[in-house]
Amino acid sequence: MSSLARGVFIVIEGLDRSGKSTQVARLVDRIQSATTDASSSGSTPRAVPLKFPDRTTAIGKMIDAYLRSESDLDDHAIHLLFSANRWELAPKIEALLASGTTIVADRYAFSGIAFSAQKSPHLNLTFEWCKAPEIGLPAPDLTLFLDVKPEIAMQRGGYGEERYEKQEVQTRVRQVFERIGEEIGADRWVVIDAGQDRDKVGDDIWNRVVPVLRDTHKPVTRLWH
Ligand code: 2DT
Ligand code: MG
Repeated sequence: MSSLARGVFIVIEGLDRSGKSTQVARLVDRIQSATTDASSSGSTPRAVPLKFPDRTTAIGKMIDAYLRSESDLDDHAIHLLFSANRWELAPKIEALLASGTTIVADRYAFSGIAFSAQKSPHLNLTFEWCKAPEIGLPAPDLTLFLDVKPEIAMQRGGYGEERYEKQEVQTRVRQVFERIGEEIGADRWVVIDAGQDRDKVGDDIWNRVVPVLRDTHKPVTRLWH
């Protein structure tokens, strides 16, 4: 075995209010405690959270303004900005994984496709068009889709003020996610019942993550390659 196993790339996807942020934080903590033993090197973090969109970059600031409806952008243009926001972070993702750090991302390319393609009934944003700029990004080893009915998600304190936080949008987004899950396949896309209480959701996630954490000998692949 090489001296340094690579980190694992895990993504948590789901509708708004499906519990992603809570579960990302819990999973990072859990991986961190599970890997903090005699063999790990002092204070080096073994797991870090990432969040997409990353609203802190120049591109991320444009995305943030769009989501808050402080700006309007053509649907194709905003789609490409979301994708560019992943590409600008791709070298960091690769470097973290190579250094042995596991990544737990709150949303990724799949949200990019789902939220844009749900607009397609009246636009030219086809599924294939939305997928194209995501091809070649570092591929997650495992995506956990936190599945919750939009009407249940909405009851959880209601949606906020941002774009897309509407029940009919979320219903269409969920349908696109389902198609993405079929394309990715059951070995890398797992649906978690996010209607359960958060401890049970956390345990279901952990049970799926543990075997993946041990499987660090295959190289990182690229989306749809
Ligand atoms: P948060 O509420 O998680 O900050 O997401 N979105 C997200 C897209 O339309 N395309 C993308 O590529 C990504 C990552 C989902 C903000 C909103 O942005 C949507 C909800
Ligand atoms: Mg939101």
